Amino acid sequence: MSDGTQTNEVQTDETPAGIVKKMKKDKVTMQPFPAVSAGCNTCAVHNAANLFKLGVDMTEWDYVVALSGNPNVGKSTVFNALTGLHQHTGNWPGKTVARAEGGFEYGGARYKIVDLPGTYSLLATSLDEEVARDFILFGQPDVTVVVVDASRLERNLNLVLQILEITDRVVVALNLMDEAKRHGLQVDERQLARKLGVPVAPTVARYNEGMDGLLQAISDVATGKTVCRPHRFQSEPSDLRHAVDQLEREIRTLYPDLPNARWVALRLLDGDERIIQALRRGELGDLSRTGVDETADNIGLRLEGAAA
Ligand SMILES: Nc1nc2c(ncn2[C@@H]2O[C@H](COP(=O)(O)OP(=O)(O)OP(=O)(O)O)[C@@H](O)[C@H]2O)c(=O)[nH]1
Ligand SMILES: [Mg+2]
Repeated sequence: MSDGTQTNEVQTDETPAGIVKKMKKDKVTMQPFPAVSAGCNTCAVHNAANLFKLGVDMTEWDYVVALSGNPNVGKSTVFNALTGLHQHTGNWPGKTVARAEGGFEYGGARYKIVDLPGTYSLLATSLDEEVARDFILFGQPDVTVVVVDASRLERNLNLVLQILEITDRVVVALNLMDEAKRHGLQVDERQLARKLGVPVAPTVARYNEGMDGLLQAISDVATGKTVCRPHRFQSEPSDLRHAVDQLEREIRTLYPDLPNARWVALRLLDGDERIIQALRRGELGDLSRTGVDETADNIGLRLEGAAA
């Protein structure tokens, strides 16, 4: 559980000077991306010594970390490396079908980490993808790690960009760097981090390489030491914005505790049958089941009104 002391930065003055001014005011230090920089407290020896694998012992935690990513990119391998547990891994997609939880302690803080099934997008099409989608959208993780395959970056970035739309507390684990190298690919992780606006930690999880940098990046984002500036799409047509605003307000009124109501509004406008049904059944996030059928019907009516 978060202690509630982290900041969820909202930058108002978007110019570099404005951002620096606000950071100085808030006494925030921006880590160079990737968050792997020189210095004792980021060196491998220091970090490795600071990691305590807690296995399934997660009675109390300070932060929750979600491990997301496309199928077969090494999420469970990272999970095992950090927790000491033995989640099923293997060289085919779709191994993890339900979420698995474990713990680790790092830099004096306790983390609950959740290994999720692989998903290509937040527009889930299967049950295991729904498990991942629901946790990323409604589980309110303090940090979402997106594990990506460095040798198939383009395909993997689709999910990264979708996640950056809904949260600004993201770390990208650029995994399978050995495979990328084997295929003659060079990934400029600094440039990638700059473009995405979040830390990027290169890793070879199978051989436990890069876990130090990944841990440091997770810790920096969790504690608010690193403030992300995620890349977002800006060009929403005004008609659409108006309809989404209206619907989002309705959803917030009916379900005040539902995170990412805007995302839900967009999916409803898109006619996403799974989301409509999940909303009707009260299965989205922590929706209360009380009165859901009635309120879902109201949403349906208002949806038509907003889309008209
Ligand atoms: N070469 C190489 N193999 C890796 C690396 N990380 C993981 N693997 C291998 O990739 C395969 C898939 O790893 P998993 O951890 O099961 O992947 P996953 O993302 O959890 O897969 P799903 O749960 O099916 O989505 C396994 O054979 C791992 O040993 C890496 O950095 N380099
Ligand atoms: Mg897995």
